[in-house]
Amino acid sequence: MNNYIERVLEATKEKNNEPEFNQAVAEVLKTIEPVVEKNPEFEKQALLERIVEPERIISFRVPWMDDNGKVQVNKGFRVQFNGAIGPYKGGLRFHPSVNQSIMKFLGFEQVFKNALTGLPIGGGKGGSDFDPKGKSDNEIMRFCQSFMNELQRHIGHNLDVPAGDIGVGGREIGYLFGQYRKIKNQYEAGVLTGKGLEYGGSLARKEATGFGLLYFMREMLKANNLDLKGKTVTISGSGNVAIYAAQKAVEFGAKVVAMSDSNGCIHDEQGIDLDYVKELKEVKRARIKEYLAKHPNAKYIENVKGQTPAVYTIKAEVVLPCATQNDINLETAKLLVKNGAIAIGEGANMPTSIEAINYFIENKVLLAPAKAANAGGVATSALEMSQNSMRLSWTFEEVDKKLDGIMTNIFKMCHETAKEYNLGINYVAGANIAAFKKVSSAMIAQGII
Ligand code: NDP
Ligand code: 2IT
Repeated sequence: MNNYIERVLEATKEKNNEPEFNQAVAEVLKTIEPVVEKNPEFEKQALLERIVEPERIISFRVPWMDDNGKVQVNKGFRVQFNGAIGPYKGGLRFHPSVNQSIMKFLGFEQVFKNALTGLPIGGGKGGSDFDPKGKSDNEIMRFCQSFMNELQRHIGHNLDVPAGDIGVGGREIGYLFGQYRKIKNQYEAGVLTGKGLEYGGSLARKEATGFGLLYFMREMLKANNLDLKGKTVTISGSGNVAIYAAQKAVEFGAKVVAMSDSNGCIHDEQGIDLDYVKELKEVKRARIKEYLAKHPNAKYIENVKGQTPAVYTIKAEVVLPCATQNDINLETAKLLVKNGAIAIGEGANMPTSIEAINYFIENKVLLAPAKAANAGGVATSALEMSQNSMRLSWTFEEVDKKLDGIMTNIFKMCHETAKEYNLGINYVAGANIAAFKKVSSAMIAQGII
């Protein structure tokens, strides 16, 4: 490996005892070797050392009162990773596993993903180790208000624009926006995205990440003389990304036979009843297991700790990890290939370990990399920001068409970059190189800051 890359990787690992962050950095740095080799000025300008160091990390206390009158305290974060291309942009994750490593890995990924969209957005991420599961609506509201009491100092439509991620959907964005508006006493619509349609949200934002993933998948399959018609699909997760990925997969003629949550998966050979999954997850906030109440002939398979998540034991040609990071390790990758997988579409951020990515590529399985394939969500967030600035709103069809165009273009970039560097079907490297080129030129142009 290139000396400079190796040194930066070593130093990053030594300085940061953060496994997820180091994994995300290694995945990018190991693939950009040909670009670094060609640009000796990167080393003189400490470009790599700068690109792996967030511009700013804010961490804060979030106290709130639960329904029993007990005071609870959580950690809050916002990582403003890189603002070279535009205001920091990226979601908020509320999940008990959230820590600085996870925030930094997500922020780092976001920088490159946002660059691929071609829209003027830098990269950031935030969240809390707050667990929304089992909380009442009032508890969610009080938590969001307390979180925003601090976050409001650090965000703004030209500074940093948060949105949703795991555990943060329309309800949470509503409470966060309300508290921001009350504190600032101004209607600054573009400070958050993923808003409700009544108060500045964009049509098709809710669907965008899942739809975008399938637009990318369609293009990737087409470039390899394949398509989705008649293919069997399994999806890890049953949240925002998973649901709309499933919807578009069915529209494209595929059959979705399994979806999951962190407890286990449902397997319905007839094809998943998506309207019912939406009702369970978007309205009732129930566990996926409850699918059996209406579909007793479907199977529910519980996850076993330390073993392959149940959803990946089901045979499928197209597999869409849309839950969380490191969902697919090498062992799972081997099982998926053995069971006939031809394509993997990463709806989640970093769902596949580096060893598993390499195994897929070596075995000629097409892999749509997260940074590129799930960029439809943030791209549509940027379209929401445009509409807010113009004080206009586009129709669903207009936004969806722009989203399709953006995803098609992102695939083209990954494909052409892979071709240019003789990388075959390694779209992971294609995406990383294309994104890195853009971020690095913007940083170089702006001097040593
Ligand atoms: P949601 O909160 O709507 O859904 C998350 C889903 O993933 C749930 O089914 C959840 O199950 C499951 N899940 C979460 N954590 C774990 C875990 N540790 N182990 C197993 N399953 C888990 O989130 P989203 O759909 O918005 O996000 C899903 C993924 O997509 C994340 O990786 C996110 O970063 C990524 N993403 C999201 C975008 C967006 O616009 N929302 C854009 C781009 C990427 P359970 O209910 O049991 O926790
Ligand atoms: O990971 C992601 O790209 C998101 N959670 C969406 C971010 C956004 O600002 O819409």
